[in-house]
Amino acid sequence: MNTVNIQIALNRIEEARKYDTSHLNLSGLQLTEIPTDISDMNFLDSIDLSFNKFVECSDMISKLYSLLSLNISNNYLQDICFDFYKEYSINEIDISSNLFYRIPYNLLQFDENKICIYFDNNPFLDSIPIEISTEGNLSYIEFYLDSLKSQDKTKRLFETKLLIVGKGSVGKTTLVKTLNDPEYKVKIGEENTTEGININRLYETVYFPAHKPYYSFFNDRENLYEYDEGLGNEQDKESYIYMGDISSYGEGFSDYVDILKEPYLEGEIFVEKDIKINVWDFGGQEILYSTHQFFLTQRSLYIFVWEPRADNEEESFEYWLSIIQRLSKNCPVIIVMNKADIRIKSIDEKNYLDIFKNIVGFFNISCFTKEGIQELKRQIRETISKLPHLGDRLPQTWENIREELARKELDYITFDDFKEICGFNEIEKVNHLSGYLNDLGDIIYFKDDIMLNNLVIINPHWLTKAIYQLIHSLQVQKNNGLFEANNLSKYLNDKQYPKGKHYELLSLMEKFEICFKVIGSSSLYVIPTLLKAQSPSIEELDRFRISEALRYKVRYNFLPSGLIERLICRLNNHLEDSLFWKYGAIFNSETCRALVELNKIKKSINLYIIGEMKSHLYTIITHELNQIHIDLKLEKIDYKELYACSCVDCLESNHPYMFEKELLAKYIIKGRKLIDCRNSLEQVDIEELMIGYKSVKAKESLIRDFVSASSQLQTRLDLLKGFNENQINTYFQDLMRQYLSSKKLTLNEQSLKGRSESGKNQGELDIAVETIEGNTISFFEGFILAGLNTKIIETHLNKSMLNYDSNGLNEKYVGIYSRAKNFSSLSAKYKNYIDGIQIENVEIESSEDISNIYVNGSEIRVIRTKYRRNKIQLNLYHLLINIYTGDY
Ligand SMILES: Nc1nc2c(ncn2[C@@H]2O[C@H](COP(=O)(O)OP(=O)(O)OP(=O)(O)O)[C@@H](O)[C@H]2O)c(=O)[nH]1
Ligand SMILES: [Mg+2]
Repeated sequence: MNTVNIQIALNRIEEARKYDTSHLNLSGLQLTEIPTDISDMNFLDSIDLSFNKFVECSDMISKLYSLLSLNISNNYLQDICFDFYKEYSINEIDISSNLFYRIPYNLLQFDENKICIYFDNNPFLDSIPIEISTEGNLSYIEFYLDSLKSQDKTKRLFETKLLIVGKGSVGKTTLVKTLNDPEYKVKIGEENTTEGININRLYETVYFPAHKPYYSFFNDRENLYEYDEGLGNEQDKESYIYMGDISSYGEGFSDYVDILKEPYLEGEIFVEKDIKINVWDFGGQEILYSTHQFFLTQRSLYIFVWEPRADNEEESFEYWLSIIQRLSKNCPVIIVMNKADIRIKSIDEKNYLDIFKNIVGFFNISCFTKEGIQELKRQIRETISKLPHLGDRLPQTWENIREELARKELDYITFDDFKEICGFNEIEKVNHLSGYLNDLGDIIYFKDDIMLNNLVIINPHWLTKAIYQLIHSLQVQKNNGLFEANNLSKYLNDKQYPKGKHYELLSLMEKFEICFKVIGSSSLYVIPTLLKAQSPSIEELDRFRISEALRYKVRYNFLPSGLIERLICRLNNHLEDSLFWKYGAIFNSETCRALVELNKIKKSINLYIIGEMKSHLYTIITHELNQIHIDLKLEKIDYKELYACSCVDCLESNHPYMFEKELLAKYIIKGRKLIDCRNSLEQVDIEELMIGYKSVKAKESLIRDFVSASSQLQTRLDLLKGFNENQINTYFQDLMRQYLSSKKLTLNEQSLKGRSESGKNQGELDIAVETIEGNTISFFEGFILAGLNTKIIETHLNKSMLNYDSNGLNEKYVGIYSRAKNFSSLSAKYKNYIDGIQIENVEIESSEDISNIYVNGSEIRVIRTKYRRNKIQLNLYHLLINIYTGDY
């Protein structure tokens, strides 16, 4: 040990004792042990022992019960000692970059919610799939390791996903067939276009270096090969010589550290593996581009196919390479020019390589003549041999579950079936596993969505084909994307897509932001991709291009598909009437209106807002747009945000100068208050300019959430048919909960029993909306109405306005589940009735039908009653929801 460093350490310890300091820094001193006893230094809050050469964690540390933080990262530790039976105050331990080859079990004694354990870069993580280790959750890792241990066998995952993308008709499907069968005879013109995504399986023999994670001396003593450069190319079978039975090799290795490194195997020795390649062949139709975000996964290999006859090569390259780079987080991509038998075109490879560092090669091939196929195959094998996730260890049970799922040859199963296949009783474990299989692409499952948590899709093609068939239906296209849920069987094959599965399919499509339900319609859906390209009326748009409008622009470096379509889906509860088209939409709030337009040529989105309190709607729209950017993995460099100049000239102009947000931010950081307008050359006050764009967290009304949940309720009329009031209320509550969770609000059933006897039936549900701190901010109660039963109405209004009012809640809701034959007549009568209603101690000001602001169809009505109680103005919203199905 370095004596100078030991002295430094001793000095620091002495100093800490002298001054009772709370922190002791012994980092980076190359210590192999702590040079003096520190076990009595209980005044220390934190100790930094990182970057030393400790092989063992000193006992002294485990005696420092009041220590809060310990950094012992970057040493050679294999274990850490904390006494199981003692109480520790510690809340942060960093053991990253050590040699823990096992999970440090005595750290699991600490409550994970109260302690932060950093454990990156330790050998026990080497073989843990990245999906699990990045969760940063030791108990998930423990579950995984436990599952590994409880089996006598584990399985290494030598499997990967190969995604083949590119425009329509470039030969993707033909390429898959050719890769599968080198003799495949291409019959030009006979391949059908791919409906959605086809998944095929391909096997290739690949050689991996014989070390972790591909090979472990202890577990896999088999199939080792020596590479001989003189015999041929890398990854060609002929170049590898079998080493014979090596199970008798190297028994003498006992030191773990050496074995972890396995230096004797480095570089020359390889292990041969048959790789299962799941080939995802995408239909190249542009109409499907907006689904890419869900299927262009990470941890995969990509082949981008193009053909020289296809026009506009640059645009196609830019789109595909950009979208792959973003969504896959830089997975390797091979660029393949197909149909070299017809035409060859040279491209500036270097230019693309400079921009897209994930390109691993360019190939000119012909599936027809088979030219270039062998070279392409070799490249595929080579790329696979370098993919980071191959060789992950999987518990045999998990692998069995995967096989069992595959054996089923079903499109989907219920959650209960899935649970049974898993064989765990603990729901948490089933959820861990479903998450992992979802990441692997084995299943599609949304555990947190009540509409979907009973559907585990095991054949993704089942879903994509349904999307494809719907989007490609001529009828739906003729209707500009409008279709009735009831008519789904017209577009989908009955056998594969039975009626009972329709609402789940629609929910999935809504989740994928491919379609949305028109709020307040019984079953009308819209697919924005199929909307008319033409905007509704120029005059309408001109109303927004005025000087008072708040203007905002996003300019993209490359334009991902489906931006506006997805924005329309996300904000469908803010759409104004039917004012939306393929490239734009008008959204509203109670006080203002916004026009959002896509300019494809200029690769930009423009936003104009007119009316009062513009920043509220501005915040809502930009928030959703931002979420889409996040989903598409766009980074700050991919787009620019721009704000309109506020100088006199620009204020009066329809074309104000637009400042980049980044530039304004730079000015602000430098303390500069003014900036020159590039149009008028006038100086503009930056702060003033930015006022309109300040995000506001306006005290948000819950009305839109209630309306959306009501609309969702109507998608399950079949289910509601047999429900009584309580059951409908419980279901409504489940739907509502999903809308509220993003706002950090919860729902609670309340029993008002004892406070009021008025009309409260046994078990009747009243729902309170609460903040996480437990403050009630609103109430909802729902009741069935089959005709104008004034007694029921009065009872409920009384309750809502009086009983709940003790807290002076600003907004309350009543849901009227209408089972009346004639909904519009009942709504009119209802409105009439409440116009004249009188309630004791309450001064009713007005009841206004405000459906036009919140609803686009005729099956939901929204009425707002403004009233005063104890002089305070309050609101009661009546939501009339048509749930009539004809047979009661
Ligand atoms: N001349 C020639 N034609 C080819 C070659 N490869 C494929 N084709 C033809 O090109 C057409 C389109 O091939 P597909 O494999 O269906 O193309 P795709 O990319 O899968 O098309 P989508 O599924 O619609 O996206 C078919 O008629 C093929 O026979 C080739 O190497 N040379
Ligand atoms: Mg195809």
